[in-house]
Amino acid sequence: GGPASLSRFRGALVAGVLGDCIGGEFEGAEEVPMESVLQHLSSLDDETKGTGILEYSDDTAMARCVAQSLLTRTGFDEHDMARRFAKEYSASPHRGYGAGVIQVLKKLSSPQLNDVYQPARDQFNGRGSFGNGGAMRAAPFALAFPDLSDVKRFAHLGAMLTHSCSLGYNGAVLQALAVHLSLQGALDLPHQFISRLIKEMEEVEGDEAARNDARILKEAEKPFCERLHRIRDLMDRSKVSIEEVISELGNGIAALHSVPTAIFCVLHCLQPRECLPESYGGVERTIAYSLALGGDTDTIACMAGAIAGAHYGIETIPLSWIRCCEGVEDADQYAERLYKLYHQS
Ligand code: 8NA
Ligand code: MG
Ligand code: MG
Repeated sequence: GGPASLSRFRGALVAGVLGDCIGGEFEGAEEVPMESVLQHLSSLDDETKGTGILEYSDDTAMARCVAQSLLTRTGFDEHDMARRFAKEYSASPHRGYGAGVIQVLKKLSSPQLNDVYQPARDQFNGRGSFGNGGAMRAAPFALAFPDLSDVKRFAHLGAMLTHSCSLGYNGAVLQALAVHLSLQGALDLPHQFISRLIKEMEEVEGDEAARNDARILKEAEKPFCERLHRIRDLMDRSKVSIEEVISELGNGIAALHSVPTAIFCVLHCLQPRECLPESYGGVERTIAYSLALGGDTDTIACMAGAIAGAHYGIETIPLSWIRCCEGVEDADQYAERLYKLYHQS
């Protein structure tokens, strides 16, 4: 489809859920041979194997809250979104939430709470979380607002409900920007895509709070920009090993060690790769490659899936994958409704 087509909206939210559900198999594994990934993926095609339904985790649980809140309130309402996070957590606490964020979600359910951003600020001795929990649920922001400055602003605020460290919330801003640009067809020109992201993040990370957090955590002056430059270097290389990707970009639960990684997975899989079956389309390649990095596989595949799905569209996603993942029908419906919201504003 053309820029901002319905197919791209559906692709983004559906492939995000697939990445989470399918990636759960390898979450936390240090090394994942591509052979194991391909075996896992082909078991999804084989209906006689009866893999059963693969459940979604915190990534999708929270993204659903974001989508529902943006749709119900026809825009960003921090109180409504916070309430939904808290309610979802208390209804299904066993979705694999990060160890720290659980405290925030419990506090957010208190009716006496006035400032919904306060529990997140209290995390980690007042430094706030730099986990990827804000970024993993950022895609719906890109689908709700056609204006880039709104995407940045609301992805930031939405992440701040649980992640008050700039290395956490700026990961969410970067992820939302990547989905937003992909939705416009920007991945047709990969080098311009990465340059656009660098230009936007230069501004985002120029902010005083971001500079301060980076200094305290002994990171580069503009940590996400630095990683985006590393991605550009890796893109220009003819051969890149999995080990190099992990050592240059990471595969962990910090937003800094996973959002740039997810973006790289998408870029690397824009063309067919020797290590992947020729029959695979782009979304399949991207998710398979993300899993082979190991580490926080569900979240990296979820984020990469959303960016890739916005590029390739829903038609490229195999039905056999869709059928075995929990929550795909809902994601598809949210995508359709967000598409209407985006185009009416
Ligand atoms: P979070 O806010 O609890 O952060 C995740 C973890 O990062 C924390 O538990 C800490 O260990 C560490 N952390 C974050 N900020 C700081 C800080 N300022 N100082 C010291 N340590 C810090 O949770 P989240 O919502 O960001 O969760 C992110 C990931 O955790 C997601 O991938 C999610 O799926 C989940 N998860 C991951 C694994 C895994 O093995 N990769 C396992 C279970 C859950
Ligand atoms: Mg998860
Ligand atoms: Mg995870």
